Amino acid sequence: SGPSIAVVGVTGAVGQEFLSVLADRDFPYRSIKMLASKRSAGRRITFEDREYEVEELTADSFDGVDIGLFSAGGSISKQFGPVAVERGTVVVDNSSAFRMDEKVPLVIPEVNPEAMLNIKAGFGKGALIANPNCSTIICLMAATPLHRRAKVLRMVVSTYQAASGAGAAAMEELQLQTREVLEGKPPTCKIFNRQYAFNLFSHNASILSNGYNEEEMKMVKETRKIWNDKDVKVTATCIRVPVMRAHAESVNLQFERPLDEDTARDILKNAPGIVVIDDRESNHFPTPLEVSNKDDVAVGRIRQDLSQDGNQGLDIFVCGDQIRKGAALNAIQIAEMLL
Ligand code: 11C
Repeated sequence: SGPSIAVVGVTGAVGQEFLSVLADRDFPYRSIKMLASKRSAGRRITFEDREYEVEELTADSFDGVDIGLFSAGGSISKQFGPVAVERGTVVVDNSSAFRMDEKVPLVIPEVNPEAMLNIKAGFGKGALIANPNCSTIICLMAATPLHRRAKVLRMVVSTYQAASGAGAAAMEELQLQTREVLEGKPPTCKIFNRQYAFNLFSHNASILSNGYNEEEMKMVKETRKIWNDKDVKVTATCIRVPVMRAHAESVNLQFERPLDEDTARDILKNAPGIVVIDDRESNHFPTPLEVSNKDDVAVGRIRQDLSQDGNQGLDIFVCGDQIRKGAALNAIQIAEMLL
């Protein structure tokens, strides 16, 4: 029993993580289709003790499918998302294709579950739900409980983003380059066109006319939509670092009302999906490695921002697994809310 599911982009890093998360959470389903491009069709995947053949994604793939978990890039989502919706599928889309579409809810279950209530009520009819960008999800998981208490007026974010955000090929290139550099060989630079191992650089997303890159503007726009607050001021600098699969973010918050650091720590300790790692004595704070393959987002370095008066500012440091809570887990939590 349960819904019939299709995983679109099943051979990619997020596609594979969809399967792990479905299994870990005992997600109920009556059938599951493994969909990918023609290139991957015919490959075999073993999932929960059954063998599946990867099928080529076509318009007919969605007949009888209740939930489509999409992670195959924006152009595939744009092409096949509406087709799936027409056939009655609720599409949970991990790409940026529909995030800013007013009719499409952009959902982090712990933050704004109310945005998808209509779709939940009409489950059985086709609809689109967008999964936010990973950097936005990880940031807002920590910032929202504080926002609810003291209202964030302005947020300044600096990110340290892992290879996984650029896909499985970027993860492989980071490994390969690390070996090559250690062996004194010139690094293979196919994905980022530069040395990534033992280096860091501004995020590879396109730079816009205002000097921000697209990743930074996603944080600005998606935060406003998710918080339903067009006035919240957000600025971001997004950086790619040679880390495998978890993003880190330094977040500076300015509040409308005072919020002291002890209260903030207590709020975060009680927040769903958050673990506080904030041990000043032993200098133990969140690290990408500690959150890798974990569901929870870790928060630490919780401290009053000395530059702001009246306890109206805080600095925090956040780490979250980019493939899991930043992508696959968030999408499957959305799917769980439909049931
Ligand atoms: C990264 N956040 O870490 C990006 C990748 O809009 O879903 C995902 C881009 C997106 O590089």
